[in-house]
Amino acid sequence: MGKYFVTTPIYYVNDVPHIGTAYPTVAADVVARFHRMMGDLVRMSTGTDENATKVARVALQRGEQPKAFVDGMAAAFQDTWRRMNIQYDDFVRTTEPRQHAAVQRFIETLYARGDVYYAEYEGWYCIPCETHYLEGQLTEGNCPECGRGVEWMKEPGYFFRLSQYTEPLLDYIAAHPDWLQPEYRKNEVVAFLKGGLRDVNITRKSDWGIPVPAALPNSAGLVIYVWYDALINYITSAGYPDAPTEFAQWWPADAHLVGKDIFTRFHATLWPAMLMAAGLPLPETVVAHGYWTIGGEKISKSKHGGKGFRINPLDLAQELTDAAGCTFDIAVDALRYFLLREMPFGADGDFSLEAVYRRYNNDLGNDLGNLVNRTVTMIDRYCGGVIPAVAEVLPEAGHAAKLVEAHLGGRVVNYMEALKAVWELLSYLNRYIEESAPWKLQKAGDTDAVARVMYTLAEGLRHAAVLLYPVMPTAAARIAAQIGWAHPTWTWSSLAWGGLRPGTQIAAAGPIFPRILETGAPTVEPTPEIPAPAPAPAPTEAPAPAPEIAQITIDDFAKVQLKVGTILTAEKHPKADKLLKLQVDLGEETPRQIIAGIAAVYTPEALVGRQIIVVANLQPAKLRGEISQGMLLAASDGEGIAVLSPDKAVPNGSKVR
Ligand code: ME8
Repeated sequence: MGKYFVTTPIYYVNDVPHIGTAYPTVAADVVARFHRMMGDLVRMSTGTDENATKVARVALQRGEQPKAFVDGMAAAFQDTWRRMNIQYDDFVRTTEPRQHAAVQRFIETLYARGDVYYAEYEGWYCIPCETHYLEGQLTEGNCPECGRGVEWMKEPGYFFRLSQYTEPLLDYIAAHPDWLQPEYRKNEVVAFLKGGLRDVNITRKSDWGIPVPAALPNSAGLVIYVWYDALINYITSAGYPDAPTEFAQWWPADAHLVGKDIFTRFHATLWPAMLMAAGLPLPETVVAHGYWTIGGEKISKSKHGGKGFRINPLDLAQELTDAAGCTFDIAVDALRYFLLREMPFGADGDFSLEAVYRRYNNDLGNDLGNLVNRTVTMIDRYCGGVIPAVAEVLPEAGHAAKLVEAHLGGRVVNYMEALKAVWELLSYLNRYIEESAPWKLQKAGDTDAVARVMYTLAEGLRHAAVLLYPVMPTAAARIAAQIGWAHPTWTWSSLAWGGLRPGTQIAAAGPIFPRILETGAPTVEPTPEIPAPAPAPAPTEAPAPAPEIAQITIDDFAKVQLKVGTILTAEKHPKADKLLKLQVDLGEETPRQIIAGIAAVYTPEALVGRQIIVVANLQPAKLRGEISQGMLLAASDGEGIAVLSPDKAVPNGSKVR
């Protein structure tokens, strides 16, 4: 048993919570839940950054007193995180007395050590980013980060001797290879440090913020620079300075999760230099995550908070709830899953409701929901609703657990790989149903074999539920309830095979992720072999795929006309990011236009001149306003896409059989 302390950035309260700020908060919650399951002593802290100049400006623009305004905003963040099922242990508000005490003590300590000194400051400052820049760092005279105008600031104040820390930081990075993650961002930090560091002004003339300690000369009217104050929140949460026992227990933090925007200058440079100056240990890891965009653009309240698109995670969850007819907390689970599954943590990606819906229907509805539904329905039907005798250990379940543990519990956390490992187990179980065909075993009267298959499925699903709990706590609990695991213990040790007791009564099958249909309400179609449960009041799961894949005759196949063609031109579809518009020579009089959903994987240039295989007698269809006269063949495992080509050049129009 160890301890684990994970932090999120503390968010500016001039903006509402949105999917961008939900992202690191969900990520931190997931590792925190994982470590609790491991039996570690866990602390997850988040909070709000309330002392920024822009916060006071926004409040005054809205005709509110800054304090009343920040109180309201902090409550909005807390409410959002609670409804998103975030189990934080601490919420630091920088207007709290404990933060004031910590910041003042920190400054006094550094002043006494000579790392903070009084001098005159002159330079460029970006108010929205709360950051100083040197002339040479500006982009065409504007802020290099946000592109907005900068202001010339001239005021005496206190400085932090950041310039002293270039070498110590470079040495620390060299000695601690996975301290900064991911690797390529670490390289950016090294390059930044090699450019040299300047001392930074850490005070402002303002009446909004944490006052410079009265013990320091010329402190009247000066407050601490908001970034200097904000970074200290991490040690405030751990108990600095007045709870030394608690502080020794929690500090250093195990992981700071932060966006790439605040990684290099603040979390990988200023903050560790501050800690070095104070003689405190550095966090174990600092992890930079990528950015979500909407339609390729930065998320912004003015653009995306209006009628057209909801950026608030609760609004998004409500939209999914309405579209699917699922419960709100399941929609929250789906959103949590989406954020961590859709793109690698370090990368950038585009957020769209369609992409959420696709993952919801495919991954959650089909792969997971249907599996639960079919399993429970079959146990009901073939085993009288009672869990049969324990079957042999399923190595795939143990394998998935090892992978999840490695990806969520290691120093380098990889959410996407952890989820993929669970999906490997689910795919295995789905294939296992098809291959073992319990309906045939039942017909043949082989009750032992049926029992074996049913136990393996139910216990395999129990394992999947435990592994998914950190990401989807509600869905995990629903699965547990359906397979009759009445008092689930969400611990890693509950993963021992055989935890589901024979003789346990299962619950009625019920949809966990009812399918989103394009139009109208979701419906139920009973499968021939495994009927869906008796008429459900709520819309139910997508129909389970027919247990036996229908066979076709050679005549059926002959109806599909497959031909080889060469791509003459390729361009982006004018109205859809994911589609490409191709002109393809099929050996006919005129080329055919084919619209293909491969833009995420292929650039137009990569396709021109390639031979492909086309379904030539498909009814033409309009795709986002463009006619498509055929379909190209491509292989997909649900992840990547590989366009099929003949392995040597053949005349256009050649038949494929
Ligand atoms: O920078 N995609 O606060 P902030 C992904 N108060 N993550 C995003 C995002 C997006 N589109 N938008 C925001 C601050 N984030 C300071 C932090 S910490 C001591 C002080 C996430 O409200 C991302 O983690 O601007 C980013 O670093 C953080 O929110 C910044 O939130």
